Amino acid sequence: MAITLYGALRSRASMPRWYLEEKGIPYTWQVIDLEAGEHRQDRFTAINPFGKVPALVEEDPALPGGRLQLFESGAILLYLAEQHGGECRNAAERALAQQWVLFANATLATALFVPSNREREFPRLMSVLDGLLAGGAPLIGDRWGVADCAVHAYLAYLPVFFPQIDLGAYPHVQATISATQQRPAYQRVMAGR
Ligand SMILES: N[C@@H](CCC(=O)N[C@@H](CS)C(=O)NCC(=O)O)C(=O)O
Repeated sequence: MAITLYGALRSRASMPRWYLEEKGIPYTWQVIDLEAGEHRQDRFTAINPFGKVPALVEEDPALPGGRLQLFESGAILLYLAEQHGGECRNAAERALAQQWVLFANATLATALFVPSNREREFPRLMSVLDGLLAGGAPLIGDRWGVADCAVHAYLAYLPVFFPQIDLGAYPHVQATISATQQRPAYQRVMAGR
C-alpha cells in the first residue's frame, strides 16, 4: 500500500493529514502550490478534475485496477477511517461516522465560512456542540476517531481564521480547541512538517 496525500498548508488537507498522523498510517505528503496555480495543471487535474485540494492516491494491488484516486476531504477521511483506521466496522458505525463528517463539512463549515450564516446559525450550533463536548469524550465510542477529527478540526480553525469571535460562552468548545492544539499529531500537521 502506498498513500499520497496532495494538499497545501492551511487548507482542508489538514483534516485527512491529521487523521493519517494520529493513526500512524504511512503516507507521502505532496504539497500543491496553490499560489503558483499548480492545482490547475494537468498533472493535478488528472487526480482531481476540479483542481481542489485535498486529493488522495492509493496504490495497492488489492484495489480494483491497483489504484484509487479520491477528492473531497470528507470522502478521503471516511475511506481512511474504514480502510486503514479500524473504524466503520458495520453499517451503523459507518452511518455515524458519515453523520459527523457530513455535519462538519456541510453544516458546520457553512455556518462558519458563509458570512451571512455566521450571525444566526453559528451560535445555535456552538451551543449544542458545547453541551455535547462537555466531559471531553469522543463523539463516537470511546476512542478518538474520524468524527472527532472532522468536527474538532473546524473548531480549531476558529482562533486561526476568526480570532475576533468571542468563544467565552462555549467553555467546552474552548477546552476542545486547547486539547486539539496540544495533540502532537495535530501540532506536526500545523507546523507544516
Ligand atoms: N469541499 C472540498 C473543498 C476543497 C477546497 O475548496 N479546497 C480549497 C483549499 S481549502 C482549494 O483547493 N482551493 C483552490 C481553488 O478552488 O482554486 C473539500 O472538502 O475537499
